[in-house]
Amino acid sequence: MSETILILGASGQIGGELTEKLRNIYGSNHVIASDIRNGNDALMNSGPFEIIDATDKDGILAVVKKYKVTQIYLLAAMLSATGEQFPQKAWDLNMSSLLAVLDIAKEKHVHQVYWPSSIAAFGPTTPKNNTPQKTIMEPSTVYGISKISGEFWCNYYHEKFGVDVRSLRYPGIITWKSKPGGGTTDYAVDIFFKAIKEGAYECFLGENTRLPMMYMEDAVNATIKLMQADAKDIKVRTSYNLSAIDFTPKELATQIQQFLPNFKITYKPDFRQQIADSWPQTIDDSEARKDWNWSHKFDLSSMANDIIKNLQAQKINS
Ligand code: AKB
Repeated sequence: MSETILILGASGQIGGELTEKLRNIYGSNHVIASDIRNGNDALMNSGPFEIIDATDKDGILAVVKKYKVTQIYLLAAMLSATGEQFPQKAWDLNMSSLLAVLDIAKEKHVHQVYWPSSIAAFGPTTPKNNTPQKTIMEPSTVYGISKISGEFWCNYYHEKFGVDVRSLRYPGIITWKSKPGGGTTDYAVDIFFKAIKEGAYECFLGENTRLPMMYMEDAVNATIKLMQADAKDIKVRTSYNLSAIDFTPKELATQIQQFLPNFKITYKPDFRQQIADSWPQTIDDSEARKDWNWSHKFDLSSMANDIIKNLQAQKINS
């Protein structure tokens, strides 16, 4: 079936790269990027773009009708660290946008929805290692509360109204194409920019803080693979655990030193340490691997190599 896709939150970290990949697959005119603000030139110039407030159901619906949209990917969200600074705003944005999109699907304006959950849906009482798909989930951040609530809204709309909504619990996502935006795992992106530019980085998490992570290319591929899977293979309608790699800031710094031997790291943990400490260290994603054949491509070394190579080329060309 040919699809026309609307991306809400396309100017964000994941939204931008997801839009690029979807435009390659479905054709530029079939992927409508949108955000509350303009995106970078690559996003704005590679296909249709609309300004949309993701909490405004009527605004979303008008664009859905204008382009005859068949699928919505909802990427607009306030992440964990910013969410702790603006709890009410985080809740309002994260929940109203999801409910607006689920309602649009319930009313049959679109036939499929993607919405990301996160490892933030877990909490301090969750088993930390090889965290199972089904386990104790008592999140301690507003972002995490919005994610666990959202997961159950997705499941509810699927069970009650037959909405084909699909979701992944993203780990920290790492890319060199854009700067991080308000998350606790952002250090793992920031560190590469600083390593290339300044040769040194002060990390806001302690050296031994292990977290689940993933390279952007794997995250984008997982998202599209999940959306393209046969509906009968989707057994989890809350959100699938998803995993690739895990490391501590110290291990990441050691990896970067393989390519940049003079790189120096120092540690000054701030309020984000407590958030990181409440999350799992490693994730069991065997259900995603079994149900729709997910597998990741990048390990820590191939990811670091790819990022450093690209950032160095960008520096030479700028
Ligand atoms: C964050 O750190 O808030 C996000 C996430 C793990 O969902 N990157």
